[in-house]
Amino acid sequence: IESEWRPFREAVEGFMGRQWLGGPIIGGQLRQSGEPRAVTAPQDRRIQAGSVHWAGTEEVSEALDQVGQGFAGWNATPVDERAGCLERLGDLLEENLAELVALCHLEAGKTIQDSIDEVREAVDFCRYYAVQARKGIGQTQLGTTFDGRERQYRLEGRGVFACISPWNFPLAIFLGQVSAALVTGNTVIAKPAEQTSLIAFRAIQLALDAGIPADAIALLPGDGATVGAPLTSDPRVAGVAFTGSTETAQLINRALAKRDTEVVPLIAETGGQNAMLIDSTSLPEQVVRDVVRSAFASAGQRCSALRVLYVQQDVADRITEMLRGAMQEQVVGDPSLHSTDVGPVIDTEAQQGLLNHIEKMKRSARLIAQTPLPANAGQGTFVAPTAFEIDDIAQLEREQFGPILHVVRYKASDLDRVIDSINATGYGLTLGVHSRNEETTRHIAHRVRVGNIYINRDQVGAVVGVQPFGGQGLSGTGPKAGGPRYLLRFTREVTL
Ligand code: TXE
Repeated sequence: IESEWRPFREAVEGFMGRQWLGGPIIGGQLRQSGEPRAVTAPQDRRIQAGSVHWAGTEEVSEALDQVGQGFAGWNATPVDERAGCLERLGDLLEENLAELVALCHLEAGKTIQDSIDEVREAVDFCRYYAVQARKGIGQTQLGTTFDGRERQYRLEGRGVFACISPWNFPLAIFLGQVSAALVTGNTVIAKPAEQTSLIAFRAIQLALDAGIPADAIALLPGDGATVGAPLTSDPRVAGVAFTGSTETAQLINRALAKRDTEVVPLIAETGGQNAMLIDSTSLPEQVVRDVVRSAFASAGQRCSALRVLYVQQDVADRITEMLRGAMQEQVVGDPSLHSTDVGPVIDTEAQQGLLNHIEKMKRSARLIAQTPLPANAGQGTFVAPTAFEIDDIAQLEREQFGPILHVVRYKASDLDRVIDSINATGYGLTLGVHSRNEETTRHIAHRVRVGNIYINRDQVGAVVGVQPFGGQGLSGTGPKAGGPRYLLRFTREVTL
């Protein structure tokens, strides 16, 4: 793995000092009317990666008009051609892999390996949705009516889709939404997260190079209040794809519900309160390795990440002792080094929120372990991976989106009560199970209400096309991203 990774480290070094420029893209052109905002690296705030102009209210409206006018033409473009654009975009992402890795690393603070995986996942989304669209979105011959007339059925775009995305997968989730909306015939306003607009800007430039027409896509960097909220309440928007926090999804839901001219679909993928259950038949070494990866990989900033670990009483002392040892061995620090396990969190606001939670837990819960921070951590937004023992998942008010793990001991006879309390959080994203008892794993898998279950392995991510990802309840609406039904929700069904 190191030999695969090394050329990228060198490429990233080659990009150091480069200043990227980004901003709104409307009609294929970069707009620079808003004040440029500096983009600094989470791992070291002294490193500036470039600057981004944010969109203003007028640009939101102009972009909506542009892609609104572009809809009829793009929707009428044969699905094969639209899918071809996605495939070319996948190729262009690969051709620009080193630059995108550097951007992801510098703008989002991801390790080099996470950045490589990020770009590859974006490529997978483009190619997978191209294949799915060719299979399912074109025209289908239904049959012949009793009086001999042929009837056809087709799926087409709904209109302008607003794609609103988070910073934690700034390329993969961003392009996953955008490519799904485009390939189904919609035109798109892409609204990236405030923290990661540069990489989004490069991605849209590449989408235009790949042949997506300039009036089919617009990019609007900016905050939720100036760009996100106006989009969701504008009657020119026919659908919203959102990934981010549950709170924002609820705001969007309310905004859409107020629109009285149309019922507008919301495709939301949101937060979780992800648990893992470990029983006494599990293999401790494997368990601890998987727990550490599930809770702390990517600094705990994956939506699938483990937050609450339930350990059966009989093995709890042993597991927590081993966990303490493994956490001491983790390396926190510079995400450009191969030896680093945990990099920074996204920004000072996220850092402060997580540090506040740690302080609060120190007063009310037992500290199990905290991984030491490096001496120069003060230059970046680092949070020491921390594990606490608590009594119950109900003690946690909300998801803590960072490297903090909560451990709960349970008795085997309480298993159903434990599952019920996990379900009672209302979230339903991921669950991990470690047990060598098949009956137990089957029982848990049937009783728990989550979208993705990980049995005897780490609770990390998903594979496009193989392991569709998404939750239920407070964790999202479905259909699952990277799955065979995802594209359907972006379409209107027409029988002719
Ligand atoms: O979310 P925010 P973040 C979740 C993860 C975590 C969150 C982290 O669990 O909770 O995402 O992302 C825009 N109207 N998942 O902090 O703050 C905002 O500008 C319209 C789940 O970025 O909700 C940004 O572009 N838009 C997951 C976007 O919403 C608004 C995978 C998200 O911001 C807005 C990844 C408004 N009123 C992360 N306010 C999964 N389940 O698959 C803000 N925004």
